[in-house]
Amino acid sequence: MRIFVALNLPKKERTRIHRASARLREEVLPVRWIDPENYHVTLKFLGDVRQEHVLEVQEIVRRVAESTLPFDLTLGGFGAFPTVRRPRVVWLGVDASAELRCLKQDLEWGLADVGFEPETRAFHPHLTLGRADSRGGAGQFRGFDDVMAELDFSGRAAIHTLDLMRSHLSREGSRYSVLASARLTGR
Ligand code: 3AM
Repeated sequence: MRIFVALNLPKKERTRIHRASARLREEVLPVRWIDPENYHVTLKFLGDVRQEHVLEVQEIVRRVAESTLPFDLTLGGFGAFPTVRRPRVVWLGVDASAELRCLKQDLEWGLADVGFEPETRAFHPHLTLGRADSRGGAGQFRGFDDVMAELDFSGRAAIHTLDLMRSHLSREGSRYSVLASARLTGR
């Protein structure tokens, strides 16, 4: 099954983000907007993993969570990968705080021990708001940077768990479910 490790935000914060980003969705653009129930911050994408290895991953996630204290995520700033003119992913930025970078590193090390390739790309924590199809050319997204720049949002979300997620691919887009949730206890 297709799995990844992520941080989920309290419902209140997800609703605030959805409201704050409403202006983006008013633009007529080839973007598939994510439902607020599915907002999350991915820490590590693991791809298709066989059932017997899923338990192994779950154990690593639990161990990392046990050595991590609860912390706050700071959110703010809208942007897109790879660029706002030709976006694939439209996102809300997440502050790469020391806590978040430590957690990401602990996960990478733990998962490398059971054979998952460590990430070599720079860590740009973000919350995906939508997936764009920019094959129609950059012209479609003209002015989108100004719309983004007009938005003003800053958020804070208390994180108490590290979640192992499952991604279900379908024609309507991806749906996500929590496979296992490990409490951050910092023991
Ligand atoms: O949570 P976000 O939207 O940032 O883009 C996928 C999504 O990220 C990402 O994993 C999350 C859950 O599906 N993802 C999918 N395929 C990927 C890959 N091959 C990937 N991340 C890295 N490499």
